[in-house]
Amino acid sequence: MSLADLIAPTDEIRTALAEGKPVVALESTIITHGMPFPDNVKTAQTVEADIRAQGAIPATIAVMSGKIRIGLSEEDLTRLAQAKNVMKCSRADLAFAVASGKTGSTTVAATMMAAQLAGISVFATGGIGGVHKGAETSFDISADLDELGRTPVCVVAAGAKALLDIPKTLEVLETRGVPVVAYGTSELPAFWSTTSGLKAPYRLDSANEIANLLKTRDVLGDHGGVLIANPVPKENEIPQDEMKAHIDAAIAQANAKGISGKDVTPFVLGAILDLTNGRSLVTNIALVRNNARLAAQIAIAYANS
Ligand code: PSU
Ligand code: MN
Repeated sequence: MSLADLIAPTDEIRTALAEGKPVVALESTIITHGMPFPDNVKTAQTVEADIRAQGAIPATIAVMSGKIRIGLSEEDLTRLAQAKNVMKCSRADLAFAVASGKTGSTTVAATMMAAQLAGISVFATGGIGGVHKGAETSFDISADLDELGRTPVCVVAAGAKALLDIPKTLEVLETRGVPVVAYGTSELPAFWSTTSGLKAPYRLDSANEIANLLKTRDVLGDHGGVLIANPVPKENEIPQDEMKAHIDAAIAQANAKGISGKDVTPFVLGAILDLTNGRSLVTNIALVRNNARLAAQIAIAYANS
């Protein structure tokens, strides 16, 4: 068994990577566990088109038929978006899903692993996992944070979801040695909202400056991820004070139902979708597209540097 048996980039992506062209990785848990059908497949297609419109190549990542697939055809994407019992794969699950031939979607952590194996340096998502509220008793801290500390991929996200404990998430990222850079703002964005009330550790205002940071880390042998926190466009945000009540209600529902482990994030996202009458989904789609565009610009600047 060799790596080539387990990882399958499309021809387009294989050629692009060999030629040093800009490629942007995309996760698939957002498709299978983050959004309802058919919005999930429509969003995945739109986000891929957004990346192409900027001049980069999208690579949506998932596990299918015993392989890590780098880039999905339209049929695969549609199949994944409707499939039942898809495994949500984080680091703990990726090899298991491949070895057992299961269909799996990749979280931020597993997408970073796959991107590194494939040779992709920039990755766009919605929001990263982090330290959950009440983690001091539940110990629920997303493997995304450890992955950011160890895998050299630049992750573009709209900050951490406000359903997490954002100050604790920032503390863990600092401990793991992950630079957190807000894009075009001094404040850390909070996914659905442009503001969190917390100052971002760093701020950069252009894709070129971000690419320069990535190159500098490469040369210094600084092996780990970088988190770019890109605020949702102002016109699409749901303000923080408005989101707070919905988040508290959704977490209360999860606690009452005894939801735990990897089911927490999908459950809470679904509850918030209902509580906001679908408005959270509109915001979610807008921020993923916004992150995809920035990730494409960073990948282009990095490929040219
Ligand atoms: N953001 C979304 N929807 C999602 C997620 C993020 O809008 O479904 C997913 C990402 O894949 C992220 C994961 O990596 O949730 C975190 O899950 P956990 O907390 O179980 O590690
Ligand atoms: Mn968790």
